[in-house]
Amino acid sequence: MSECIFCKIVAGQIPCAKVYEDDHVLAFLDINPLMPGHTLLITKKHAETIFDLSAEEAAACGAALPKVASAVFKAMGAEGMNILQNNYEISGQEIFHVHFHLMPRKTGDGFKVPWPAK
Ligand code: IU
Repeated sequence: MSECIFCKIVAGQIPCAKVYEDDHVLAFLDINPLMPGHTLLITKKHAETIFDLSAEEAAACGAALPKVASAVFKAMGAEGMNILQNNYEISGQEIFHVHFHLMPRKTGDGFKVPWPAK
């Protein structure tokens, strides 16, 4: 059995607040959100980083991302959204199972993007 915590969430061994699911991906609320509605979209099949994704899994992420992002954006009444994906420790990756952070943005939320922007 995999020790990967996200694989355990996919397998239903650890509960999650599910936002979306299809044959290839699962989206759920981040357990330690940086803002309300902070959602993670993960592959169901284990891959450590984006460099390890098969073409099929990558395509599934690409198909699901705009759908899930749009739903989260609307549900949260957001004004914008950051989508972030970390690979390897130096980038901030803590969970070595591919995931995309969907972060709905609102004026005054206090979140700072790491490059010159509002
Ligand atoms: P990172 O890109 O690997 O740093 O992001 C990992 C995210 O996984 C981070 O935002 C955690 O709050 C989140 N997370 C989670 O949602 N559920 C968990 O059980 C664990 C981490 I462990």
